[in-house]
Amino acid sequence: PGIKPGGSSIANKSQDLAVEKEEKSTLGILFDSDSCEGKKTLAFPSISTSDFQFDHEKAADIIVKAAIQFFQDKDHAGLRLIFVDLSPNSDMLARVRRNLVKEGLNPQQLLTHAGDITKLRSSGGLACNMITNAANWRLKPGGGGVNAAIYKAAGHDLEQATKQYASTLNPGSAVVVPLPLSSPLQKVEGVTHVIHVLGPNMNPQRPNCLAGDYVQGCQILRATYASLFNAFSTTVK
Ligand code: AR6
Repeated sequence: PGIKPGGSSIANKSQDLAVEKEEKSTLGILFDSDSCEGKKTLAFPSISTSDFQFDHEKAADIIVKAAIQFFQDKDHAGLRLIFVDLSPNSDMLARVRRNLVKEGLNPQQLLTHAGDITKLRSSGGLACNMITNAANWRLKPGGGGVNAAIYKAAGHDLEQATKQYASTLNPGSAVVVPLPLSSPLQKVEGVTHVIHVLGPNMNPQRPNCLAGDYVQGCQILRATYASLFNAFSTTVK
């Protein structure tokens, strides 16, 4: 199930809903009444598993292990990560939720949410400080997937702002771009930064294809999440 917008105060009053919340919470599913206010929050999509055709099971394992490693640092206790995918039926959401339970990660540290990463506050009731883009190496708008959605939602401002920080990105690395105040993503959604990352590519029709080399692919995906989470914690400090 996805997250319905609004309804936060009503939700907590019902005992049934409280039970449902507890059940969902143990699965790391974000409940309607949860808010990210007060905790610095990074939202991120599943890097490389759609257009870049990376194996989903391997990716879900890497996501949860990267989050566990991130929260082993006590300095990160006040931070929060939200894994987002568009559809409530996303198999990546299901895999990450399963691994969360399996690995015993605190579900309040890595939450999961079905919805559009560009509408987390307006449609999901979630205030997130930073969102992650699964970018292309040229850091260009368009293409498809989450890259197209984020550039579209942020307006021209993001392309201009990105150019000040980088013109290309290597696989496994991240670049943090502060959003101008004029950007609709900042004005409407309260997002202050977009972090572009480039994950490993298994799609022969895209640059730097690893042609099924999962030794290298997994190394790069681990490096991608490590760079992302590190960029987030460094920036919120
Ligand atoms: N909100 C949340 N999640 C989304 C959204 C959205 N609006 N749109 C897509 N996803 P992809 P990749 C999920 O293909 O595999 C681009 O064209 C989607 O369901 O965007 O890393 C770039 O320019 C999937 O789980 O990224 C690169 O060339 C996840 O986002 C290339 O694709 C990532 O899917 C990168 O490929």
